[in-house]
Amino acid sequence: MGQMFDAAQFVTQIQGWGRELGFSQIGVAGVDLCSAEPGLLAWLAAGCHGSMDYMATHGLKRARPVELVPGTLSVVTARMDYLPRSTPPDWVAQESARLQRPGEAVVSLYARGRDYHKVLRQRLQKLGERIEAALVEEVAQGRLPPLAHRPFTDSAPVLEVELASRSGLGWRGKHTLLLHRDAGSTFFLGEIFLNLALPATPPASAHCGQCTACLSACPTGAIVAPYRVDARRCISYWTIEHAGPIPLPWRRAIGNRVYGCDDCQLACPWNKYARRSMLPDFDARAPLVNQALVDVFGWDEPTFLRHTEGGPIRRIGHERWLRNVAVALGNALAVAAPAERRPLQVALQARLDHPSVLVREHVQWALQPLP
Ligand code: B12
Ligand code: SF4
Ligand code: SF4
Repeated sequence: MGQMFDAAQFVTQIQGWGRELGFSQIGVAGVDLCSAEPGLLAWLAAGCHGSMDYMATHGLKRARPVELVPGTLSVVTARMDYLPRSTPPDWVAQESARLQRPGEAVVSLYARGRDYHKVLRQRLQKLGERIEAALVEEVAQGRLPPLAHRPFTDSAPVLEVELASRSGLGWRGKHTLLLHRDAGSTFFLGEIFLNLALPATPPASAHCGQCTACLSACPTGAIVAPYRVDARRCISYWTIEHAGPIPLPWRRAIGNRVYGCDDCQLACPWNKYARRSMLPDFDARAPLVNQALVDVFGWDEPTFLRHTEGGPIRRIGHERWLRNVAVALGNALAVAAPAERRPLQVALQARLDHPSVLVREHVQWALQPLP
């Protein structure tokens, strides 16, 4: 570090370290998110968060970084591409084809490898430590206070898409996710709250134009208006976040999606530019792709825990996994030719006496003859 602390040059240095640590892009956002508050409040007031009580509990703290971590002066924002390294060029067509094979269990793309919370958090922590180390001299000379840095990734009440879009990591698509011209939307977001004032990086321009492909593609109409997702209609919410029974009106639309949903992203023309991850962490694990529903429904709890170790699916637990797969099996049964029904029925019948009421009810639904 030179005589005078050059904040703009320091941001360039942080961006270089970020790339070394496997991030695809690093930006800097300020802490004033007040223009996002009305949207957040309207979303909560309409009940769009469903049973995700933590969203309402934290209220405006989510839009106020300084209330979450007192002393925060700027936020380093980061995005990390997650497509597995071996993703083929025609991946969109291949993923869409999976959805046409009712007997296959489809896990959404982001969840096939290591849990991103762990991957991003560790690397954000390292980036924070690197920033801290680079400032040791400034702090020793009394020109800066000791650095405080806190990493977040989906781990706390932070408006991540908002921070990322303000700092130029992309623009918010009509499906509400962040998009980048050179990377589509297949990346995770994370950030580091700092008690250091850094110049914000400028926002990127938006390029959705007149397109509405994601709205039309959503199987449940969850993108109720551009830039507005009602979680209570979203397959990702029902299969991942929601703990109880999946309401009847959504079960058919879930199809064979057993964990999360990628349809709005598969429809997006910008995802032809989606990037593979630089890291092996997000490589797809064999038991989570190209698997038959009957096979993953047969997993007992130890097998489920083994196959999902270190991955995000583990968080939902074996019971919710069986709930989701039972719904998908019911949907497969509903469209199966008579000769193909038997193995699906046998798999479901084997769980009719499962100790969980939740599992039993979904199995019974799945076995019901169609009206
Ligand atoms: C809650 C949550 C969900 C919920 C709700 C999603 C949503 N769109 O709100 C559910 C479970 C449905 C979900 C699903 C998914 N999620 Co999610 N999710 C989150 C989480 C934890 C918070 C998002 C949030 O704050 N939502 C609340 C609303 C208020 O926020 P918003 O949509 O951004 O709303 C703004 C505007 O749209 C507008 N607005 C919204 N409603 C209204 C209403 C009115 C009247 C007005 C005027 C304005 C307005 O104002 C708001 C403030 O600016 C973030 C991580 C984080 N901490 O930020 C990840 C996050 C957004 N999810 C992520 C991912 C990957 C997904 C899935 C793709 C996973 C999957 N494959 O199944 C799907 C995609 C579904 C979709 N199209 O959004 C990534 C997205 C990465 C990216 N490229 O953007 C994030 C950032 C996690 C991460 N760290 O990487 N998710
Ligand atoms: S994740 Fe699926 S259900 Fe949710 S908004 Fe996107 S397309 Fe709709
Ligand atoms: S599908 Fe079209 S409208 Fe939706 S996010 Fe992509 S470009 Fe925007």
